[in-house]
Amino acid sequence: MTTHTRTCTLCEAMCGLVLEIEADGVTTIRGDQDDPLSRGHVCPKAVGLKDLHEDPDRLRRPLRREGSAWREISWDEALAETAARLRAVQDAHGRDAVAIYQGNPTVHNYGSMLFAPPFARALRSKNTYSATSVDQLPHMLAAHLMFGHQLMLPVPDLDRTRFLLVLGANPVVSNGSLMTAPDVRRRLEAIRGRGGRVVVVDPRRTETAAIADAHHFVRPGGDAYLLLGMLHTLFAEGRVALGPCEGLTDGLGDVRRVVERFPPERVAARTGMGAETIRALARDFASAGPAVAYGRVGTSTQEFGALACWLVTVLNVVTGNLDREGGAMFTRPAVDVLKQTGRGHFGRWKSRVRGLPEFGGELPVAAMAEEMDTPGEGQIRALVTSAGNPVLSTPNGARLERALAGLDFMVSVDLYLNETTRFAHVLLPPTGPLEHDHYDLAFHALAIRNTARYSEAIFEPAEGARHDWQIWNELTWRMARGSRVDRVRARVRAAALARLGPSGLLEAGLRVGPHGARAYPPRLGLGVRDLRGAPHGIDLGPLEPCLPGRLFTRDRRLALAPALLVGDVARLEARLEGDAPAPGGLDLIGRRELRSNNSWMHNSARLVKGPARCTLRIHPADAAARGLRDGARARVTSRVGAVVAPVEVSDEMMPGVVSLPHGWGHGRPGVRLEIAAAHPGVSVNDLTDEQAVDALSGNAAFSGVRVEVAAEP
Ligand SMILES: Nc1nc2c(c(=O)[nH]1)N[C@H]1C(S)=C(S)[C@@H](COP(=O)(O)OP(=O)(O)OC[C@H]3O[C@@H](n4cnc5c(=O)[nH]c(N)nc54)[C@H](O)[C@@H]3O)O[C@H]1N2
Ligand SMILES: Nc1nc2c(c(=O)[nH]1)N[C@H]1C(S)=C(S)[C@@H](COP(=O)(O)OP(=O)(O)OC[C@H]3O[C@@H](n4cnc5c(=O)[nH]c(N)nc54)[C@H](O)[C@@H]3O)O[C@H]1N2
Ligand code: SF4
Ligand SMILES: [Mo]
Repeated sequence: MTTHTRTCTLCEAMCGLVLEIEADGVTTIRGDQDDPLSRGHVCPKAVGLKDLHEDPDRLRRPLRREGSAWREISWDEALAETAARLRAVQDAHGRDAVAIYQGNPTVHNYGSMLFAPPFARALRSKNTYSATSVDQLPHMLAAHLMFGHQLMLPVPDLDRTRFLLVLGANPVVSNGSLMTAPDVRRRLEAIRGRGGRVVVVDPRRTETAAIADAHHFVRPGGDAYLLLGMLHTLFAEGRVALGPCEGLTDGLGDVRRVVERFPPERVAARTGMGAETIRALARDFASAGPAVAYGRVGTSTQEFGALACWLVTVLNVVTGNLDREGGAMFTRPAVDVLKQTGRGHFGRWKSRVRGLPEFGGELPVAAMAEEMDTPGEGQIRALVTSAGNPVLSTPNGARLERALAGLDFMVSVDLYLNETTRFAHVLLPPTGPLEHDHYDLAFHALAIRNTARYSEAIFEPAEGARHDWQIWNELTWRMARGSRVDRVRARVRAAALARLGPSGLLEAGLRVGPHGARAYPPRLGLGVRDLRGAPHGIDLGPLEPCLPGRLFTRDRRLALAPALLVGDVARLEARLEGDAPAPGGLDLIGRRELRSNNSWMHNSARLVKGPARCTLRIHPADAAARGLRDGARARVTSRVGAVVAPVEVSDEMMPGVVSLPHGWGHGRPGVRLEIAAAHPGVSVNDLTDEQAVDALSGNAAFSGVRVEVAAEP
């Protein structure tokens, strides 16, 4: 038996794990007590890594689809065919005819993070998509406009705050997002333990709300209104004090002029919260000592996502809580991804059919299906997907599904034959997580404490198997165009990169990072060797104030009132009147579950066992009005489709709001996920509307889809 350490890559919490291995199998997985960040915490999903490693359904050899059958082919054949067919589509129909979608697990795989971008750049297609635009795009847009860098995302200083205001997040279940904080539950309890408060604003009384001091129902999509009402109170009552941001912030007057138009009385009905409740919340927040407002998926995936994300940060700034201990702070990761990546750009081009804006070179994925099924110059005819399942993850998945069936060519880099990858012509399965090394480039940059942890591979990959990064690297050179010399050059470059591998690039990133090499006084600094020598991780200390030095804006000032965002307030104001729910209609929101992970990990028997998770939760009054009881079947209908799901009657729901989790719907034909198919559920994204986006950012607006619910005989 051997013992190994490893960071869990299933969610953003980066828990340290200790695995015991015998012969060829994992025997136990437990929390690593010596990890400076996770301190022994794990959730039930961690053991899923064992199931994933051993899963007979996990693909191990490249496959080619021949009719409805799949045939194993060699790597060389698979990669050559992929490159040739992608090139042929681009030659015949132009660069934009090949699209790429990169899904969420990409960010948990540093090989993909380092090697997929050169491939995507080599495609030079405007049709570049990712999970960003069904997730955190509005947070990134706000950061880009306010701080000058799309990844300069403020993180709640959870361990020192005295007041945490949570909007549209359920970290007790999701384990934190854009806030890497293993064992969130204990950290929230600690806030209360030191006399602080936790307040949750959510249309559902969540697991996080259950351990908070207070919970307020908000109508889906009401956060921007609520925040405007709170800010109005602070300005009206003279409670604005910028603290650390005093003297480095522009636009305070513009913010004042905007919020003056939104007294709490004006926004109360739209938020579902009383005017006095809004005032009291603003006062409590401003007088709490170090306080932090934290908004997550519920605030970004809505009609006014960018405004809501912006206003969360404005609230932190004007109460003196940005860049303050116990407030919203910035990380200083050992690999400074901010200096290694672009600051971002917005709206340089628009999508062909609907004119949605690009952000950081990507178009909103809500536009992907229409770019495939709308004929004309620039139509998508081939698709590359990686680590994703957009049929289940993006709005109106059924339309996407129909569009995928009509593509000339599709290739998927994925571990499974899932609801999306079953449409591929070629499937390229990479090694599993325990078969390659790992370093969290993204999540160390979003953690509530600066740490660094590197994981070695635990298992040797099977003979001939490819890592994600090797697949990208090989495809990149095989796609190279131009003269013979150009192509040879591309191949030489790929060979050099292959020798470095992800850990070589990591080494370079560490050397130029804040703990890296220095000339004066001379120091070699932190390198991969040090990380290898510290398998439980290295503590680099708490978050520290860093403004204005850290700002990426040209003038090194914080832009509190970017014109683009201020300009969007008119749209929000216009919607204030005439946004009453249709009679009989309900607002649909999502839900995450501890044992589920977006559209996957449903093929682990122990993670799916127990009561069905894909249920429609509905308030008792709304259920009674429709003759629905617990366990009954309900038909849920939206503009784009209908599903039938079992009902769970629960007063944790806000009246008028129903909830259904995403990532289910494994009953589709042709999927090779035996256990998941036995617990299929339905896909909420057969109801969500690809036309419902935050019109400013193009991000999907999942929150508040108008639906009808009726008993299904
Ligand atoms: N209605 C609604 N829809 C949502 C959401 C919501 O709240 N409501 N949430 C959205 C959010 S926040 C996100 S991030 C998206 C996520 O949606 P997607 O981007 O589709 O990501 P996943 O569902 O996590 O993708 C899972 C796939 O990645 C593969 N995979 C896992 N690890 C690896 C790896 O290392 N390499 C490769 N090549 N493949 C791998 C798995 O085999 C699986 O097939 O869903 C979004 N969709
Ligand atoms: N167990 C588990 N953990 C996960 C994931 C998973 O699928 N399962 N997914 C991972 C991913 S990709 C991400 S992005 C993170 C997301 O992390 P979180 O943002 O914490 O995820 P959710 O649990 O979806 O929380 C969103 C909350 O917003 C609420 N909400 C919906 N609409 C509104 C609204 O209009 N206003 C307000 N104020 N609230 C609203 C919902 O009721 C829900 O409680 O979780 C990550 N962690
Ligand atoms: S909380 Fe996230 S990182 Fe920690 S064990 Fe669970 S899935 Fe893994
Ligand atoms: Mo996400």
